[in-house]
Amino acid sequence: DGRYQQILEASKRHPIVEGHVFKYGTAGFRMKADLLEGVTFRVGLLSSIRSRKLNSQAIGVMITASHNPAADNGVKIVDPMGEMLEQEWESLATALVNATSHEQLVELYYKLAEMQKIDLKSPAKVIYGRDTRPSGHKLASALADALEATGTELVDYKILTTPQLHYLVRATNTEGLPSSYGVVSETGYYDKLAKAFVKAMRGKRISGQLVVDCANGVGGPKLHEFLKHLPKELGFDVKVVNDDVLRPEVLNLDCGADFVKTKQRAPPNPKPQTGVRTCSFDGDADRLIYYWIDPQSGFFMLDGDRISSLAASFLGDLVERAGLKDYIRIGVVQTAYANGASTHYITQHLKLDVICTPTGVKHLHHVAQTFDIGVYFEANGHGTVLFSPDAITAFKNTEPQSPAQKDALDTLSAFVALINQTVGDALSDMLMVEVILAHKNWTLRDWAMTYADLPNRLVRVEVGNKDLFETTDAERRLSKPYGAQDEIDSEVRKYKDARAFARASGTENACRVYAEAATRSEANELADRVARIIE
Ligand code: 16G
Ligand code: ZN
Repeated sequence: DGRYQQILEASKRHPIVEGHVFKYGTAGFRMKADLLEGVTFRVGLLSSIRSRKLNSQAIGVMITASHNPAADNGVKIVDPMGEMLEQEWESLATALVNATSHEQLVELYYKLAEMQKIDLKSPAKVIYGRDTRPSGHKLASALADALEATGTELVDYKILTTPQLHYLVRATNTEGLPSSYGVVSETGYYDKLAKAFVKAMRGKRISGQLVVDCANGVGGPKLHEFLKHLPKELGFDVKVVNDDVLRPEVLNLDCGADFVKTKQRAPPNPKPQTGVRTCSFDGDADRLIYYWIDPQSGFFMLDGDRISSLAASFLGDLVERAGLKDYIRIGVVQTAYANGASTHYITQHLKLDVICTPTGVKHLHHVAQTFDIGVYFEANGHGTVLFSPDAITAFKNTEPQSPAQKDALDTLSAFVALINQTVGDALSDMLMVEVILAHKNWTLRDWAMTYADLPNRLVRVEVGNKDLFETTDAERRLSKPYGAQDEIDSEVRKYKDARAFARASGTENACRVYAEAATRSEANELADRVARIIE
């Protein structure tokens, strides 16, 4: 029919670069931007099928390469409630993107629709956004071409943070329902967070200035925008730095959450000031890391594990004060990268369940959904808190017996709105941390004193073929190559309080080795020894 020709012609305008094998990985498709035009077009085809498969609900597409260099870009699909694309569809995306000719692509498009029993005449809707990368515009056009060719309604939100797009997808699909996630606009997002922030503060004051490093990415302009929505009386003193989005080459360059986490130091610019509460977003504002320079001990970082234990401890107390301790199950979800000291603190001190999953937000998110309050963070600062419908109802409908109980219930309800429950959100997570610190009247040093991290080291190891490495037990043990795990075990046994694991990266052709031990030099040594085993 006419559509067939239309899709075929559109595809010819966005050819795929030959000689590459593309794979939908943990972060969707991510690579040098000049390889992505055809990929993005094809992602458009798949997202239209996905929308039709799910009763015409809106599907999201985000164009970003997060903390990667400016020359990279990426594209990923967001499911109707704002979650990552269902895993089974990742392979469909991979298949479509790797079609070898335009004709084969269109055939496959129709074949997928048939396999999924989809009526291609039914309505479809896709909404999309992109970060500040210069290549984003061209990729968005390729996407729009695919959507038009397939008769899909589209909304181009232009420049957004990744979590804003996730918010908009969920808000679009719940509009007018009792489960409405918020007003379907960027302003709606800011309003929701600002209101919830004021409500959660409950008149408490935030002491001192907060410096926010935005990695010279999309978080900069969006944070400026958000701050306009806060009442002046709140007195929230925020200084936004590394917010230059006009020079693309400085994106993620020597700044941002990934820099701070991997280099374990403050960005050199602007010159770090002693004792100032500082945090960093990554390039698409879905990761958050706090730190400060201590006058005595120097740089100190509060990463995803710290944010997770802070949130779990605060929410645990609130639930108790709200009289809901026996009804609300709180759990914390981590990956193998979580510092052993944080796991120990959460299980032994906070007495909460901890579950370990493989790396990648979708795994953590999925497990967090099994709790009434599921706190999940990767050590790299990506994470959020999920509340079950039962929990939300309990916060709203429990009849308080005292002002203190009412206060706790209201604060919990404010947290439900404050925390972006679709995906990790640096802005929303930062507001959550600020609220908790204000309530506890804590400085970053007080927060850091809750437990001492075990010294640890992460190394990247070049390997011929990373696919030879297979893991089990949430990536904590190697099942292949045979014998490798036994060798790792025998190294680990030589050290006190030690733990180490190796896994294939999901985003590059390399392996990663993580080791922790009682002292810094032992952690370094153990990491090197394990690296040598898998080299
Ligand atoms: C992706 C993941 C991130 C994970 C990282 C690990 C999402 C949205 N992002 O960036 O959560 O920490 O991959 O990378 O899931 P690696 O497999 O190369 O170590
Ligand atoms: Zn990111």
